[in-house]
Amino acid sequence: MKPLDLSLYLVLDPDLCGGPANMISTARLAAKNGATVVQLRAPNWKKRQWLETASALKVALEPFAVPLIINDHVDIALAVDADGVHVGQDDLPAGVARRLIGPDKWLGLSISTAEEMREVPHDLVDYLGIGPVYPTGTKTDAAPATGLPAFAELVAASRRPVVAIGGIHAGNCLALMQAGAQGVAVVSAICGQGDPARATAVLLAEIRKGSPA
Ligand code: TZP
Ligand code: MG
Repeated sequence: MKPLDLSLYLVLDPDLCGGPANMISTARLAAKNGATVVQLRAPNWKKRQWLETASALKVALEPFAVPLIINDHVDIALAVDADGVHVGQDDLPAGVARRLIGPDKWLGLSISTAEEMREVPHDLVDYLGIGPVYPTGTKTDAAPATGLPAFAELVAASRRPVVAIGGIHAGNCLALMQAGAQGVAVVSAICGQGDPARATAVLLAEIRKGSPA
């Protein structure tokens, strides 16, 4: 497996993008302009919609060699042969997800607190998503924002690469890279934008300042 480049991790949201067709065009524009990972996340969707959109995304991202990660649903990831799965604290435990997807797909795990960090099965996961770092309106049931100092402490305690998430935009992503993140994950900073291609390019330029290639 080639190493996962977490630099700019787009998490697609059906509402902010304006439906499945726009999610696919947003993903394509983002991949073309520097997004390094795309995750499909749709907490309210039925399985058939998941399958159709995941399958279309896989085709759309292939020319850019940008990996597709599926939020929560191991069966969808297996059905479309996605590159990985991302689970949270209320989803399948990482150990179960790993057993189901096998050793060759990426597995990401979300954590928000030091207590959750202590429970991380580092040997089973490829990366951690830590956040929300800043307040966000995108995930209504998100944990309280960690803030930058606590985020930096969580990163220091991680034995896996970390992607920051929650309230991230071009104006704050450099600070997160400097706090030790391997990358940033965004929803509304790309999905909610009139020009997702430009939004992606601007974010990437900021991120690169914190991670000279
Ligand atoms: N997990 C923690 S915060 C969040 C998720 C999925 C939403 C982040 O959205 P935004 O718009 O980038 O703040
Ligand atoms: Mg989840």
